[in-house]
Amino acid sequence: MHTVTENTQRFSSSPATVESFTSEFVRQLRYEQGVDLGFASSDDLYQALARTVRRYMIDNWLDTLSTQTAKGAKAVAYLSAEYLMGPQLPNALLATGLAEVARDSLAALGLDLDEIGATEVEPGLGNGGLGRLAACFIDSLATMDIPAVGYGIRYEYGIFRQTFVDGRQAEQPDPWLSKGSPWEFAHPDMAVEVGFHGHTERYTDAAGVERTRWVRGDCVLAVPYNYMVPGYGTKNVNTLRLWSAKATNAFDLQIFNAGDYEAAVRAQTVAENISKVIYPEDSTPQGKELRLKQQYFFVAASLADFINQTLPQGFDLTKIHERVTFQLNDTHPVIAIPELMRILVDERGIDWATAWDVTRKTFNYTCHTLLPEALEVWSVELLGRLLPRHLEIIFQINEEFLAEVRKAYPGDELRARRMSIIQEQPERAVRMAFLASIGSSKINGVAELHSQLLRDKVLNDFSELWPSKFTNVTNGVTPRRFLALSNPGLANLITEAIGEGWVKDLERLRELEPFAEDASFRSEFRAVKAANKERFVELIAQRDGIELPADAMYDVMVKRLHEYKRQMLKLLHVVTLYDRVLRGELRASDITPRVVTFGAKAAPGYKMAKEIIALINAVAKVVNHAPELQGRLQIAFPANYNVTLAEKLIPAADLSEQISLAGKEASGTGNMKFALNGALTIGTLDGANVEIYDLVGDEHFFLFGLTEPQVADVVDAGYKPGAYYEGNRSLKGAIDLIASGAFSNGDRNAFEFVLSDLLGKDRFLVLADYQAYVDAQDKVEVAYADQEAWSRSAILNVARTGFFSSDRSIQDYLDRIWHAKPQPVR
Ligand code: T68
Repeated sequence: MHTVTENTQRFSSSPATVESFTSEFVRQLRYEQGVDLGFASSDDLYQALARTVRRYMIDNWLDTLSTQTAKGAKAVAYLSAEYLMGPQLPNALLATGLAEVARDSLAALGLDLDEIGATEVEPGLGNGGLGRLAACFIDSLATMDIPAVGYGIRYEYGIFRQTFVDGRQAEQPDPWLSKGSPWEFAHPDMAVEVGFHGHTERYTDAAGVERTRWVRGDCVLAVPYNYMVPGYGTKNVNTLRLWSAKATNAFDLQIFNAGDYEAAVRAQTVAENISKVIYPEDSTPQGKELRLKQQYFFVAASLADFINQTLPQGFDLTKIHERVTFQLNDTHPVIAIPELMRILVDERGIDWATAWDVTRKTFNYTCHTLLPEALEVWSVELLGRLLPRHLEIIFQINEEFLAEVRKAYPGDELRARRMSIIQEQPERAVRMAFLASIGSSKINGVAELHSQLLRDKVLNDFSELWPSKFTNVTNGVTPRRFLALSNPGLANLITEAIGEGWVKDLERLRELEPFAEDASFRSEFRAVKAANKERFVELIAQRDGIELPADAMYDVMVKRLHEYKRQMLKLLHVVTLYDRVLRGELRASDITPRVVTFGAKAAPGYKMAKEIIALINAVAKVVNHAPELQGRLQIAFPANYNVTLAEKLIPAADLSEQISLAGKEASGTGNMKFALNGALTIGTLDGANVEIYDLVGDEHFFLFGLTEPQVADVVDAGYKPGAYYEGNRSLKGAIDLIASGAFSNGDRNAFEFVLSDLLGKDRFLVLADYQAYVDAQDKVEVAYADQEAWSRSAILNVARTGFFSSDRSIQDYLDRIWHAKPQPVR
């Protein structure tokens, strides 16, 4: 099996020879790992290899830090509760240009780079799109020489590992650190104290000024772990700093000596739970105290770190906005706003008005959702108990803000109530998105449509008050990981055609357009796709024991499981095909051989999502064994979809399923990865699909479904899903087949929970879009039959989606929001 590293040497020159690399590797193995080559386990080999590669980045990393410190230029501090990094070794090999040297050096020792690489456990420190976006952004920031630091949490357990038990999702912990991480540098000496609970006091200071102080109830230590973030084709190596919680006093020796061992370590457990596990939520907030603790924990540590360690001693904090911009990745870090106010006012004695002016200039906020239920709120009771001083500050911010609203809209008390940071119903709670909007300079959505809907709907009152605060930055993906690394075949083909400039300037892919007309290029392009399918088929046989044909159409839907994303719509299409074959309306031999691939984790507490997973697996079991459908239609649902799997699956895809209900998906980023790797999209006008559609053109995209305004009209008119069911024979056939027990050994109630919701409520209009979707799939069948035309479209998808590089997103952030400048390392 080949991997990405095979062709990467062409992108940059190597800092080592095979000899020097080998001697460093052997040294690492013997003197750092403490084993002899002949006795090394696969993990020993991986650790030694990672440390060897890492060694070639460290000098640049330290030089970057000196350069940035010396220049004192404005930095970007990205505050994100999640970073879904994916495997580190291949990326480090790409960045250092060491891939070929490493491969040859290991081969000379009788070892295989890919085999060793396969033992890496990816750090799953994110749930989905939001966390993966953060990882793409720090890659681009480093590549573009921007002084930047990513701040987050070093969760001991990443996103759960998904398995299927009788077709139902089961969750296992992900102890990704159990063998240690060779990529991290711990700095317990640089730990920061973070307080919680307690109360506030007023006092008069030496100068006779009335002030407030927060007397903390308890404290934990935030220990920083640094990770290198190497830029591509530059010396610049930035830092990702993740915080780990540690008790201030490991345990109480007196209690221990008295024999109550559990009580002696209890405080330690409570403290260290803070960074124990990532919340497996990808959209709806859980009212969990621990989660709010996590948020404040990493944000307080990050602000303290930046102010005390990065800024020069004695820096005048009223100028902090000249040296840093804090980007809030969704509302999870928004408690940073009152925290900076507390530091400025309580700790530094800066007057409130000045502090507030500075704070608003320092923060910017990115919103990633449109679902009202996903907008985070914290009860006043909880926030006041955990962070009493912050609640007071929020109240004061709100009071002044509401005065501003009343001045701008005299007599409009309803508006003031709508805009208040504090909601009154169903309980008094702090609306974090409002606090973010008020305390930031700029608010951005993540795709054109999303930003427009934020302005017109979700945050409409705020956009009326401050129109110029709102802007858009369409998401992007890093071309290093999602093309150069994951699709070496295509990367080589592109480089042969247009040179290697595209890796740092993805718009250069435009130069591929004429090659779409070249039959021999199209044939090479198809050969790459075929090889990628072979590679995926091999992987999935090994990983999941699933046997797949390599010569079918790969129809892929991978993303978190959510009703709004509408995996049900995809499933109804499959069931419809099966039902038509059973009824003799469709000859199986007329179906283009297809593998429908799903990958999706459901939040453990999200019942509907888990039922849909069980239904997909149930349908798969029957369809995959139906004699009528052999060699025609197969469902593959490998468990535990993650970045590692995505990197193998996306390059193999022919058809990308982006079928969310219009107006619900903020952007999507999987949609970009597929198009960039030469899959055609079947999709709605939702999120960034709109921009993909505009760029690739109608001929090369299978568009279907209601538009966002049409959705609003259907809902306003009183949507009745039952009417669609009654009025559509094939839809009724598919639903009846599920209800008949055909996929549940005759049990007619097995999927009642899903079906009754679909027929009664169907919040995301699956039934309303069903016929349009099936018709679009019919067009896919016809189009795929003409492989020359299909490849032409696929190549044009690649050529026209360079816009979706995260480098472009970062440039947009720089131009519209951050105004920071590159600081290249000499
Ligand atoms: C996603 N959001 C959007 N949230 O759904 C997607 N939420 O459209 C967009 O492309 C992506 O963000 C990047 O902008 C998420 O992934 C979460 O994962 C999440 C996590 C915790 C709490 C709430």
